[in-house]
Amino acid sequence: MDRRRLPALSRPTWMTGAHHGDEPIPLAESPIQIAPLQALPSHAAKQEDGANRGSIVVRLKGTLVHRDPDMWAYPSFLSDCECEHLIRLSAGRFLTSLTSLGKEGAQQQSYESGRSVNRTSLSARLMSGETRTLSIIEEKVAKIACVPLAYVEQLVVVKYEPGEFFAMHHDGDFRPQTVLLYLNDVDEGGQTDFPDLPKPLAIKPQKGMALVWSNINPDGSADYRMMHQGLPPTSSVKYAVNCFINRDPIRLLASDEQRGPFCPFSSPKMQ
Ligand SMILES: O=C(O)CCC(=O)C(=O)O
Repeated sequence: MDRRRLPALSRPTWMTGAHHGDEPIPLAESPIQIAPLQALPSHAAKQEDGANRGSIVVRLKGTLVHRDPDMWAYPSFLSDCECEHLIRLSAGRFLTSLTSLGKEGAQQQSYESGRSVNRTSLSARLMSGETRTLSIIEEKVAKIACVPLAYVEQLVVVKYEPGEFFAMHHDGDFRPQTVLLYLNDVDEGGQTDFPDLPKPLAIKPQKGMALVWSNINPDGSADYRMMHQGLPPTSSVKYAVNCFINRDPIRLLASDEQRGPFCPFSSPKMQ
């Protein structure tokens, strides 16, 4: 899938902050074939004839919101029904969000982790393929990240009550990409803030939108321009979903126990 080829779109309303560049923002339309027909809800897609018979093709429109490093947004990535499904699925399963205290072991897939003053949100980790709808969402995540499904870590729903936040951090060089999904609109605050980008950018949560970015440089080292923070919503709850793309096919390698608790990497800049 080549996200770069398609024509320009005016600046989207959910982009705030100091991204005042004047370049046109390209619009990409990405046909993605995601699953056998019977696995998909009818609202999610349309059936195609010919070579695609029996499969579903979903057309997603993406927008390049930052160039070098590239960050893409897909405003209609999830349907309302999928957003509500994920919120329902996570209900009653939230635990205090943890942050990494350091990497453990050669695989760098398990971590010593703990509560931190840098993070006051709650997290609910979903089991891979736990429901049919979740399977479809995981497949769509793999498609927009351009990786096989095996590289998609278990999805984690994060919930912020008003005033809760996740301070500046990096998602880790072992996670070449992050796909962040927003499950609801937020009245005020709650942006995902990228202050270290060449053109600093804060993304306002928008129900159903996916943000996609790379966490690494071409040599595989961490790209610290992608440091970001979840700002506190001021008056309403915010729900989002972390979909981390691991550098290893973790979905095949590890059992749920081996994967350990949800735990993003704390960068050296995070005190
Ligand atoms: O909530 C957000 O906007 C950002 C979440 C995040 O960065 C994370 O959970 O790693």
